[in-house]
Amino acid sequence: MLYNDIKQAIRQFNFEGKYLSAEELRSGNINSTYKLIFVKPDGTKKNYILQRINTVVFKDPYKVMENITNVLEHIDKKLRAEGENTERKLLHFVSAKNGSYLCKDANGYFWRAYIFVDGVTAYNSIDDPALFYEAGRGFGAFQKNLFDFPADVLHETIPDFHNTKRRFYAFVAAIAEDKAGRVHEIEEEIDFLFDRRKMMGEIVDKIDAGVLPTRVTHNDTKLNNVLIDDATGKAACVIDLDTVMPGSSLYDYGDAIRFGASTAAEDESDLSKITINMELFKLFTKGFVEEIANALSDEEIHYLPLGAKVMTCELALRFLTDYINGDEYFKVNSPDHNLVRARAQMKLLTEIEKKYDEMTEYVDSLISR
Ligand code: GN1
Ligand code: MG
Repeated sequence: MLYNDIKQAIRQFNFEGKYLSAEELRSGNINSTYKLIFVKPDGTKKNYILQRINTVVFKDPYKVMENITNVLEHIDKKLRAEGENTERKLLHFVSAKNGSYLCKDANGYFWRAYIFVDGVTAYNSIDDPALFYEAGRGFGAFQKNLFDFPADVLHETIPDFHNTKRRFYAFVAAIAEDKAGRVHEIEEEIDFLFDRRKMMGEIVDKIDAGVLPTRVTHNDTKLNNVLIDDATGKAACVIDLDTVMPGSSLYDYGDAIRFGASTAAEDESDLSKITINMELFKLFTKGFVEEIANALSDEEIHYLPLGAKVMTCELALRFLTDYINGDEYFKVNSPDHNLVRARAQMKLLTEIEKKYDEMTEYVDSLISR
């Protein structure tokens, strides 16, 4: 069944061997992702990832791919110069029969394919805290490797992606339009976000005021976007580079804490389960800062916890806006999924607010090493 849906796309790529099976991987909220297994002539298996790009979100897939290939080339050169083998450390695309890395099917959908990295795991939650230290190092190293990347060659594939001020205007406009007729159900949540309007704009304000620099950042640093090597327990490869764009180091740091240091899933409906795990917070922070301390300013390190607050609030805002708009952006598996997600983020935010001074004290202790 699944094969019938994607077989047209499979034929467009230069996969090695004979098609064996396909399975949909459901952890992403935007693109559709499939794991393919092929069998090579010698009988061994070769795994691939096939992805359909969501063009409602990524309006120009060519520009997305140009960003990614430029960024990968930059990191590849750098790591090779340091004597590293980049085979399992970077994403590798499979070329399409049209000679590029992107192909359009008869229905107008865009597809791309990668070589599946074997022997690694994309975690959705943490059992072994040491892994989160490694995740911090992985995302820190990724950002460090892009410090000298020329930001002006990057396309802004989703304009104002983390511009929380613009996102707040969009939220206000969505409330005014109320096109799905849901606004009357969520007054409390709307008040919650209005109360935090000023805080939400603080990173944008600090960038505008020159207090924080812009950097080339990943912008979607969920735990499952850094693959951990099963054999060594170390970060192997950072994936999902669709949103690599100029941003703030606080975005990458903050989004990773939001997702990975929470005691529950991003869409947990039992709010009593959601708080911030301070052990995980410290481990990630340590790993992240160890990798990039020399490249970050003292202000950036000091304000890292602000990243956790703003990103958690941004996601609450985005999920709630999408709920108000009738679920146009994020994939949902129930009519109230976006509302459940928004409430979970709000609960997490209130927990982060309680721990904010402690978090700041910890990051400050890393500045004066
Ligand atoms: C989306 O699809 P996925 O899971 O990689 C979203 C992120 C959100 C995330 C929340 C392009 O990422 O910004 O943080 O959902 N990606 C885009 O789970 O909007
Ligand atoms: Mg993503």
